[in-house]
This record gives sequence, structure tokens and C-alpha cells, in this order.
Amino acid sequence: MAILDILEFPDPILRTVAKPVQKVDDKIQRLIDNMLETMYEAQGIGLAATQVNVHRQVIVIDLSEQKDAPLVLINPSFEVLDDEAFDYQEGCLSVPGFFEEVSRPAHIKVKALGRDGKLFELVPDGLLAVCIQHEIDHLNGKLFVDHLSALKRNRIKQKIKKDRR
Ligand code: QAP
Ligand code: CO
Repeated sequence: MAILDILEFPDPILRTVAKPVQKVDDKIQRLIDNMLETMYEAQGIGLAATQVNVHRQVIVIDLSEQKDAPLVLINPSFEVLDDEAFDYQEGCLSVPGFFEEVSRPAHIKVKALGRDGKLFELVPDGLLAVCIQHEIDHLNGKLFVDHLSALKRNRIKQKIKKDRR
């Protein structure tokens, strides 16, 4: 397995829209293993392929305490079930050091392929619903900072640029 480099905001590559996976083959299995290793090493709870510069619809998530319950979503889609919103302080491995409150639909129904290539459905709520929507945003070239005001987003961008100097 391998640790992959994680792209950081405001890298324009993070704006790339991922393509669907045609076949859940060995190459995708290797990508999933490397994404899981990279996420665990970075102490993240979710990672999208876009963040490691692979523009295919693959997401890994693990919300468990022991980091022993990986959830893999390939070609995910979701529908919003009601108009209730849920606010959560989100972070992102591509926006290190910043956490801001984002409001998203609280109740969604998710369809995706698992790493076995089989379609499954999930009706998550709480942090899992937040995390799945955050990661699907990445596959569409979107970041959590896009949900903030332009003022907050630009402040984060300037701080990150300053810290890199
Ligand atoms: C997405 O993000 C997420 O800034 C996953 O210094 C996060 O794993 C969805 C992380 C929160 C919903 C709620 C960020 C680690 C990890 C940092 C992550 C950092 C160290 C972020
Ligand atoms: Co993220």
C-alpha cells in the first residue's frame, strides 16, 4: 500500500469533476486501499479520490473510534428526504487547520456501489450524512469552504497562502 499526496485548497485541480467508475477492478481496489491508508495516516474521517488527484467517483469514510470500519462508496448519489437541516463544524484534509460550521440536509438516501461492485442503499443521519455529502461535493469539484461566505473563504485562502511562505 502507499500514502498518497493530498491536494490542498486553493489548488485548481480540486475543481475537477470525477468520472464514474466503469468497472470495480484491481486498479480500483488498489486505489481504495491506498486512499484508506492515506486517510488513516492523516487522521481523517473521510477522503475523496479527487483529493489524491484521481478523478474517479470513489470515496472512503471511517467514523469508528478504532478505525476498523471502513465504508467505501463508488459512483455515489443521494436524494434529500425532508427539509430539515443539520449544522456541523466541518474540516477537510485539503483545508488543513480550518473548521467552520456548514448547514446541509439532515436526512438523505444514498445509493452507491461497495468495493464488491454491488449496489447498496443507506439512509444515514448525523455525522455520516454530513460526511457523505462533503465527500460527494469533492467528486463534483466542490469544497466545504464553498458553503461559507466569500469573506470567510478568502480569509482562509489568504491564511493558507501566508502559512506556505
Ligand atoms: C470531512 O474531513 C468531514 O484540518 C472529512 O488539521 C469533516 O477528515 C466531514 C482533518 C468533518 C464532516 C465533518 C482536518 C485532520 C480531517 C484538519 C477530515 C486537520 C486534521 C478532516
Ligand atoms: Co474534504
